[in-house]
Amino acid sequence: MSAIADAAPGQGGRWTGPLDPKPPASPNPAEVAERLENIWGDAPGLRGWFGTVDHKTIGVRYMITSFVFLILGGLEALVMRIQLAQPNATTLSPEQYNQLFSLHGVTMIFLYAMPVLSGFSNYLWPLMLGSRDMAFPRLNALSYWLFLAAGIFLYASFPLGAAPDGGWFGYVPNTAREYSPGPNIDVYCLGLIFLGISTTVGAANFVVTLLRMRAPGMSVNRLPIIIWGTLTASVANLFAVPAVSLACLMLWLDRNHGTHFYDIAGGGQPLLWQHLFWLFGHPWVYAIVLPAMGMVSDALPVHCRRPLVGYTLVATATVATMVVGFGVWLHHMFATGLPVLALSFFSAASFVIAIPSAVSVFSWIATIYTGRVRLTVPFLFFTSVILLFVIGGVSGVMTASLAFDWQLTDTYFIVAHLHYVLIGINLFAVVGAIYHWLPKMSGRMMDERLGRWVFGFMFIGFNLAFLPMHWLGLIGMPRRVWTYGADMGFSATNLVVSIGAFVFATGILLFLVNIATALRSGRPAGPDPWGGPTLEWAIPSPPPVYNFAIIPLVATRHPLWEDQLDEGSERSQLASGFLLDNGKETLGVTPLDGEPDVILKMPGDSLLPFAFSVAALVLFGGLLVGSAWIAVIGGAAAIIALVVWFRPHPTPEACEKVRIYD
Ligand code: HEM
Ligand SMILES: [Cu+2]
Repeated sequence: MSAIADAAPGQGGRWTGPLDPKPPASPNPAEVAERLENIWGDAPGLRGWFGTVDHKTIGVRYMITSFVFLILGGLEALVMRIQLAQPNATTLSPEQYNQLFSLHGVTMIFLYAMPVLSGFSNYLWPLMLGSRDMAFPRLNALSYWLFLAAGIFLYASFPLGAAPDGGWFGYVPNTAREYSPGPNIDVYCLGLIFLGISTTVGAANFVVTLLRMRAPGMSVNRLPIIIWGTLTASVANLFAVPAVSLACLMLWLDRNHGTHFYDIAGGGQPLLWQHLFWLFGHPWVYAIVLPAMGMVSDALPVHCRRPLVGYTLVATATVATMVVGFGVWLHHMFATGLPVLALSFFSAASFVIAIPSAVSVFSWIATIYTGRVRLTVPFLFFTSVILLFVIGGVSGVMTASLAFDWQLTDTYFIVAHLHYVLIGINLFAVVGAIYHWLPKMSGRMMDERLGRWVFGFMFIGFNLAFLPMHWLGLIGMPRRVWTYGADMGFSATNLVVSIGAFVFATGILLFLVNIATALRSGRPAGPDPWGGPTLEWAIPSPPPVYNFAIIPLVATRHPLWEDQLDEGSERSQLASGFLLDNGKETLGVTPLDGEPDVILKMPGDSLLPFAFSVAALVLFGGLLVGSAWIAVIGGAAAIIALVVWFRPHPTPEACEKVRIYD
């Protein structure tokens, strides 16, 4: 009856039959919805809970888990700020302080900042692209479970007093066995390798999803900017993560198995660590801001009631930032005694990178200036991103200058800079995005009045906590010190900083209250509370499990604003198009133009991603405690899970032809 190549129910595959046969008699929408609900819904009970592959569920899990880590990391920060509020304090021992700032950094960078964006992207991508799921739903579940397992792995060490204590970038030789004999750094090495698997798997999924899983007509010049941001970050991660995984593997081998990669006496080179780490680390900091900047670029215009100014420039700048971002890693190593010629090159590249970064800033300002602004809470957060980004960007460009950096490296100036960038562009954007998209995810609005209080506490608290740190750095307070003397002139400013930290934390607490009350009793949101232009606002809130009953046909960049905007006479079709309901199906399109290409059979629930992640946790646990037996059991279980996962599946019965609904 039809040509089906390697398609199997529950396994994925492609349909190579004809794509647009003559339309059927119009089916009844309610019946269609019910049928799709049955096809796409999770299995009942625990099996469904652990086995789900729905991108929305996975996205929400990513976001919740990363927020739990944000709170843990935040509590660590508050304890540090209690210790530092006064001179000569003894709340913490130096060892405890080392563990706290290291775990805080690792948590925020690896377990919060990136995963929270993966969560948003996971949730939003198929909705914005007009698809029913990500390209590899099971891989998607796997990336989440691995993230959770790696997070548990890293955190389990904390109560045992064995948390990483060499800073988030773990410099050798400080982290070599000789100077750090405990298990702390092994936790760090293995934990990052473990987490790297999750990141890699997730990144590959985003890239393929972009190439294939779009609504017909969603050509590359119509993609929302968050898609550009996450795509760029994902491609970068595929190149960057192997560098850090390799660096960590070599350090682990040096520490446990007598190799000498970083050991001068054995012919190794400690600086190799810094090269590998920052070759990863700098692209990574862009990976944890570009998707967040994308969220601002997509959501801010909605509150300005106009399209983003300079779409093409912003999309290009997003990619350009990352390309240049791979050529600046040495600016983290200005003080390591490298040849000045090399340093000059990297200094110049670091100046250049300000240009693409500034493109977004100018675009946002122009969008606000020429828009009809609504002073909503998301708007407040997004505009504050602009301000904080400029402050953090300027202090960044300042340290791109060699002479300046040599003065300020390893001082609180750097701590101020990195928090302006990370909290300013990541956290403020994320919080704004939650105000913006939670109504879509939950079907309920967040209270705007409480939201303004949240914004006030967070914005004032943040600046109170971090602006004075620039000053502390300039007058010479080093970073990563557990205390300071009363006669050093640091005391009053540190007290202000600590007070600011608690004001900021109060803002976060109120934010959580704001979410909780919205989920319980928020005003119903309806499909499109803000009047947004992109596809996710065309479907109910919260979206049905299959996202789109009918795969829309996209004709412009703003499918929901076509009547208001003068972007040509073409019109997207949201109510007619591909109705794919012969089993779990969605449409695959051609990579550039988004032309319908194949019908993809999507895989169903599976416990294998969860099982593999548990096995991997056992494997890494075994490696950590040095038990070959545990490691072998974990490794064997992981291999078995993979074999079951990829075992050949029987060819399914021939499907009916695709139907067009109109
Ligand atoms: C309540 C909010 C926060 C406070 C009060 C805070 C405070 C601190 C403190 C006291 C340190 C140690 C400074 C030192 O001794 O050198 C630190 C380091 C750090 N923080 Fe935060 N922080 C907060 C939120 C964040 C967030 C949201 C991120 C990232 C998204 C972040 C990333 C980092 C990093 C990467 C380090 C460097 C760790 C290292 O030196 O290895 N922080 N923070
Ligand atoms: Cu950098």
